[in-house]
Amino acid sequence: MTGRDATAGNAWEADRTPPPDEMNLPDIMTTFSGYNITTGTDWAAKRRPEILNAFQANVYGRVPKQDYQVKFSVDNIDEDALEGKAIGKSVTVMLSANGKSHNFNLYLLVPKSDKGPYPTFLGLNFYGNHTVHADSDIPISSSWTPNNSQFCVFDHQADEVSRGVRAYRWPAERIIQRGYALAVVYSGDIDPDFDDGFTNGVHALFSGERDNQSWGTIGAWAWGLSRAMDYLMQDEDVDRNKVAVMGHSRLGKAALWAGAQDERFALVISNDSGCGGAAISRRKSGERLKDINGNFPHWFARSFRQYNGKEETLPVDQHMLMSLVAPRPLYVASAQQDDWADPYGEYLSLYFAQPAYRLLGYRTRLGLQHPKVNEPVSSGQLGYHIRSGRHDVTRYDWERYMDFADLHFHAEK
Ligand code: GTR
Repeated sequence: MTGRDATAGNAWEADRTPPPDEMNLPDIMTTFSGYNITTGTDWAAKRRPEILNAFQANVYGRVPKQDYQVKFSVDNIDEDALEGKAIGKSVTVMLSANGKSHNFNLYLLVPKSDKGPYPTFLGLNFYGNHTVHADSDIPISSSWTPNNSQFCVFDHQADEVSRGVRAYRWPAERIIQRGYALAVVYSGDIDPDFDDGFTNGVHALFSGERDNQSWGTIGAWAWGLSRAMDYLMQDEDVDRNKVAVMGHSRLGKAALWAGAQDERFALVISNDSGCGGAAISRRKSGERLKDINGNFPHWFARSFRQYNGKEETLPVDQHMLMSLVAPRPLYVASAQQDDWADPYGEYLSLYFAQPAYRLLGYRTRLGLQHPKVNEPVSSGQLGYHIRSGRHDVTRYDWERYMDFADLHFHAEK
């Protein structure tokens, strides 16, 4: 039986994308100069650094190599957050470089019990920390916010009306109940999501000419996640060895890139991250490089555009981004109605990252077949589900992330 027959009815039959064995994916275990990687030492010394470098050069861009400082100020502690179930901390992360400064707010909710320090989920949001929960202690950002008539955000400034409007995406009470802390940061506080010529957000801290490999907004968000992690590392309520970075869609791309670069993140979660995130570019299914680079010219390095319509010439593909997370636990989630994010392509990047996990001593046994809808799979360090419904973050997604984190963090339920 051929590969196709064996998997009849699978995604590549329906959408006529190349079958996995014909995608010509770059081999994770062969260096760009043709050397075969067979040991964990060679992986760490040779292959991982060159894959990281190739993603900087060709996809997300490089963070300027300039000195910067990070300081923190805990501005407010709410001892009775979430109706007394949690402690809420409002923290300003203060960044400075080249005589300039930029701040962002991190809001941290920790269970109110004596069982800390707690494993923690860290995630960026789209409209401000105050949208994550109706709690009135969460500050409203004065940063540029996307207009949204449903949330009554006009003139790019959020106000009280949008407090709690995205609470369904962040089940804070349940996260606390399951023994986790939750840290949120507004993505626009790190870098506003529009093509501003890289003069605002954290880009503005750094001086010098930009080139084809300069960082874009996803690179800035990922860098900001690491600065948020700098804070979490020294908060005594946070278990610094159990911080999971999580993100949805464009912020899922940023979570993956942050988790790939910064090995302090102990677990990485991609929710519907799609093109430039978990999905394999060579599948050419759903959103293509020409779409994403055309619609969001500020997200990636300029060099990424040379692969528009020429996905097969990319020196990397997204399974290699996943391999950078190895051997840490990695969870990818898709949604059934989210063809734009190419659910099967998101799964395949996990599948094709397995050699890295295996080389580093972890057994994983994910098969080529796309798991069934609403039937999560987890094998060794890797987890995946495709749930019914649309491009979104739901309670179902969060329950699976916490199940997976329970497995790896042994948290109390
Ligand atoms: C879309 C974009 C996707 C995804 C999504 C989102 O418009 O094409 O890559 O990032 O936005 O962030 O919701």
